[in-house]
Amino acid sequence: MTSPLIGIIMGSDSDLPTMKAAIEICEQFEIPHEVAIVSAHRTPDRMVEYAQTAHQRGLKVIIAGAGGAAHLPGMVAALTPLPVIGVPVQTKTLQGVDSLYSIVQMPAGIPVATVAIGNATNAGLLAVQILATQDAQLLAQVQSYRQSLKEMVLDKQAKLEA
Ligand code: RP5
Repeated sequence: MTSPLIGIIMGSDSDLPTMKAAIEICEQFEIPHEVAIVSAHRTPDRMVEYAQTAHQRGLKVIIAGAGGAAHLPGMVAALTPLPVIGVPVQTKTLQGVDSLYSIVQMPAGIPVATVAIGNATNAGLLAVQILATQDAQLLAQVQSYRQSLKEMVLDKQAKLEA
């Protein structure tokens, strides 16, 4: 089996419905990936182990989703040299603004590429595009995906005009 290139982690199984979109992008582009629940607060040792060994295990990018006091993406970014993409998960009480602020406000030196609240699709695409910088075939797949978006819009326009 090919070893995973993208690690998709989340603070709780309650984040899975949001994070599924990133998994689907990996599947669509046929990128070997792994999915794990790693909580910064409930399993801090597991988070340290996961982040510190990620690059040695062959991962190239980590996507980390969390909600509320969403410390997972930032802490993982502090523990790995790999690029980390953060997904703020929507919450009931503060609609995910809490998650967004927790993830996006990183101190200079330890970046987390933060996507919009709940937008795990873009996290998956960003991870694929990072891999595509070193993979011409994957880059062509990204271009073809963009073309399909363009066609979708033009198709809607044509239907409006019909
Ligand atoms: C965070 O707390 C998780 O990322 C999740 O979004 C949130 C709530 O977790 P559960 O109480 O649903 O397990 O750590």
